[in-house]
Amino acid sequence: MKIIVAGGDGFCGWPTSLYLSNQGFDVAIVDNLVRREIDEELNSNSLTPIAPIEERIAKWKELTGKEIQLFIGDLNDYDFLSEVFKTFEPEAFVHFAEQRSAPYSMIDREHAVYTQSNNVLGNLNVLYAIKEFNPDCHLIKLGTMGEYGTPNIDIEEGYLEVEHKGRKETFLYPKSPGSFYHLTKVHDTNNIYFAVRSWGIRATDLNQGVVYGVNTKETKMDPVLVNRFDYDGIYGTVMNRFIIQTASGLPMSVYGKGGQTRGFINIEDTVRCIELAAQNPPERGDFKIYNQMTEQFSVLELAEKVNEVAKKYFGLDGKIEHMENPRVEKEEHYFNAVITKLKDLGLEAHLLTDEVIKDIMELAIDNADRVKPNNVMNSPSWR
Ligand code: NAD
Ligand code: USQ
Repeated sequence: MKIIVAGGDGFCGWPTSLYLSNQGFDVAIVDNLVRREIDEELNSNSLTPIAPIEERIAKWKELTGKEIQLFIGDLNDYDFLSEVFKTFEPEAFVHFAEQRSAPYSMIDREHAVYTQSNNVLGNLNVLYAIKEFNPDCHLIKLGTMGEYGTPNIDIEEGYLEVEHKGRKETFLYPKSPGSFYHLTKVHDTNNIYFAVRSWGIRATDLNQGVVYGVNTKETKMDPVLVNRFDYDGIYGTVMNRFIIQTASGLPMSVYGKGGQTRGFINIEDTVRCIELAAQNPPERGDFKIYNQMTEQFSVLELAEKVNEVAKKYFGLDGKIEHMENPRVEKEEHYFNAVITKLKDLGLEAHLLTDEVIKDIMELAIDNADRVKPNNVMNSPSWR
């Protein structure tokens, strides 16, 4: 299958590109490398030193003989995107290529506007390109569990059947996201649903939880293939941050009470979920929505888990510090998400074991000298 991985230079996209290539897919990466520019803007860095994309792809070819095509450009440039569709003729389009940090989207008006236009308009261009150049192409779009927010009822997979005054209708599940970034995913979902209904394209929306971990079987094959590992207060996600903070002798930054509960997924399962989605395309005019997470934890539970592993394997004394919460979010709430569809397709989860935390912590200890201390607590305030 000819498959595009848009955002293939990023944290999820790079290991997914290698995994799909290894599984025999014909992969092309599309990326404008803006994430590397944002590192410069924020004076930030990946904890792991990442090679330029051309070097990564050349190393992959050298090790495996497998070719990954590269198109450097912006999804918001429709002429560029049209050329990509005409040249590569994708049968599936995996769309990771968005600005994905909630704190980045909350820095100020400019960052909110950039995030919303980059994400929403980029995705709209992808919908038009599919319609214009290959209406059979399967859009596999990364959404987020954060689209749903934290409702006081169970979170279903994408849709909710409502009975009102004796009549029934099935709607997209109601959304209540917690940042201008998370909102872009809701807008994308609405645009995709409309395009599916109007043009009969096929699409799968993957509402992914917070991803933890760094490397996969493929990225471990050579140091040049190493994945990026964000730890700063803007792009670092909570589990990876707690591990790096502990490995560097810093306190774990639990925001507020720490009862915030989220869905989590190991990066090794992210790559497999994309394969499962690609192998199970919807019919034309059908919109599949899956909740792509395998377990749920509160932030405080995660900190306690990291602490145990740090003590048991490394003799480190982790500290948990409840810090003033920069975000506006519930710190104690109900959370129960249905997660059956990807399991039914064959996902066997890599769960958050001590061994998994230990592996990430080893990598964090090896690279601890690359931590820029000013970046650890640099989240903007939502207020
Ligand atoms: P990332 O920032 O590491 O990677 C995104 C990539 O897309 C980058 O390489 C960037 O250069 C590229 N990109 C951004 N805008 C682009 C554009 N307009 N044109 C071309 N390329 C562009 O992010 P990630 O962590 O790999 O996340 C990938 C996707 O998965 C995002 O859509 C994100 O919302 C979603 N997601 C991520 C997580 C997570 O925990 N990392 C969880 C749930 C969902
Ligand atoms: N948190 C802390 N301390 C920290 C960092 C975060 O307590 O040092 C808390 C946050 O307040 C929040 C939770 O941890 O309640 C998750 O925060 P996060 O930064 O790990 O994740 P989030 O901002 O939600 O975003 C990440 C990805 C995003 C993806 C989302 C999936 O950056 O691309 O969409 O996870 S989800 O959370 O399911 O929406």
